[in-house]
Amino acid sequence: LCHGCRSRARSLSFRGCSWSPRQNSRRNSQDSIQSTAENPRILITENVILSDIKKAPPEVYRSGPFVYADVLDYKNLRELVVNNRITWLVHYSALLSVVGEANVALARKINITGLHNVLDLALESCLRLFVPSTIGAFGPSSPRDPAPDLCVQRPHTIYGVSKVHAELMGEYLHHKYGLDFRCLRYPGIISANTQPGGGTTDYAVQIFHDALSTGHHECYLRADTRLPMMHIGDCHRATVEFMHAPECQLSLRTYNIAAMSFTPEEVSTEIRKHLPHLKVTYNPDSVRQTIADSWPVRFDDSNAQRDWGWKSTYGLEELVSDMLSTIHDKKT
Ligand code: AKB
Repeated sequence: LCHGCRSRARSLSFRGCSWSPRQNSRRNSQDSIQSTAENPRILITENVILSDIKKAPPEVYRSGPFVYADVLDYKNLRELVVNNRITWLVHYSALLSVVGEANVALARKINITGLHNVLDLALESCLRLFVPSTIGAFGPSSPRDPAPDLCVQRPHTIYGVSKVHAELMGEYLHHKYGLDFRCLRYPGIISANTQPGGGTTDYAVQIFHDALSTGHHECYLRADTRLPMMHIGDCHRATVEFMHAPECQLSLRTYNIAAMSFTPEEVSTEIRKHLPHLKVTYNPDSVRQTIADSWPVRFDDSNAQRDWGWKSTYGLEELVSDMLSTIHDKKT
């Protein structure tokens, strides 16, 4: 189906102001994949069009093209793909686990109807399509320590159900029509540049902001709740490397990726090595605790390591020092 459509790469990222090419702000008018001396795999900024339905911060507009795109508006999406000769599509739009439970109808619309629009468009326009999945695609009956790529998946959240649906739809269209669908199951992603956005793993971002402002964090999970986590740098790199991987190397279309697993108590202890006065109190919230207790505590990512060479670079120590210094530098 898609032969001959991949010689040039221009990618469109829906609600995904997160591609690493922004680190390289040099403008380039060519529309082929470009490389830099420092990182041969980084796409030149000009070739990545970021999008959202909301205005982005000024630095996003400065870093390259940014457009309005609504995943529920098929015509709008098609126009963007046609007018910009898009070849890769990175689809991040989704309501996360906690907000999804608070608004199931909206989660169904964005996470499922939005996905169908994107799948149809990718098929119609021969796009390489990336859709992230999550630890939330597993449920209480899944093996939790570690969770393998292929096992029982019966999530108890609409977010998880929509992500299992995305994995299965993408794989079905790959097998039936040759769609170049690629999906990574992300752990909780930790970034100093993005505010927590309605997820169960949000405490692991908020705790750094609280540590540097008030010195007190009230955690909505129990102290011993272990979840898989990843620094945003590793998440970006995994996504770019996976998108570049030759199809013949992929034995799966949906892979777990892992970096570290920690509890609130463990991350607090690591932060206290830098900020000894951090106080953490625990006030578990039943919705978020129940969700966290149904998710894997560790991911088995051996298939990603074997097939396309995945390897994380940030452990807990590196994550904590990077988060504290980045948030500190942004404040001053
Ligand atoms: C959430 O907590 O809902 C997300 C996720 C793990 O997918 N961060």
